[in-house]
Amino acid sequence: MVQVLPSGTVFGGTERITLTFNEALDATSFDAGDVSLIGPAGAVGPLAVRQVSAVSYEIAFALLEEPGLYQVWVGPDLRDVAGNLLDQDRDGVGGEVPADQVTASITVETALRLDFGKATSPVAAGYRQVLETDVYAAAVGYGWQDGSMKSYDRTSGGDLLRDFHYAPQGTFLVDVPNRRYEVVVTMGDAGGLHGDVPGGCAQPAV
Ligand SMILES: [Ca+2]
Ligand SMILES: [Ca+2]
Ligand SMILES: [Ca+2]
Repeated sequence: MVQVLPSGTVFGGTERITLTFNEALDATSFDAGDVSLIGPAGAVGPLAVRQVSAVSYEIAFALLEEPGLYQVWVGPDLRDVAGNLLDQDRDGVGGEVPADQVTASITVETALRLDFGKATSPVAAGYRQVLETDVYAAAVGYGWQDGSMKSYDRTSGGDLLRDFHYAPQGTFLVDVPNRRYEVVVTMGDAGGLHGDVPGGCAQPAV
């Protein structure tokens, strides 16, 4: 089996797809000719395949930033160090098309809308729910740096702003390609007004 990253939805786009195999490959059997990628505007050619470790390879593309669905196919003409062809469906016969190809889908979105809330509070339409326990993971692409946040639901004030996370200090991480972004952060607590909520502590580092 092969792990493909990123997968699912990515924000802002990506320049690389990483494949991690369950065994070492013959590196000479894997190059850009083994990769097909179809994006919303048609086929996209890979620039290069780079070996990262014995089992891990990175496929580089020009930045995939056009929003929409990208589908990638890899193989099946890849071999392990013993010379066996890739057998993704594990039927004992390697190199079958399409059964032994590695496939993955990536959806690129240009806007990431997050509703920080509690597991029991409603998620605003068009937003993704973030829980206080959502610690950053590469497979997700965003999350709190650690699990020290708390959450609260004021139960009124609209699905987006009734619920929020709080802590003396917190860092929220988002993977994005290098470029300019507009970051809009809504801070404060309508149900517990303070004289000085330090809104200036939001420091997007992009
Ligand atoms: Ca097979
Ligand atoms: Ca919220
Ligand atoms: Ca909410």
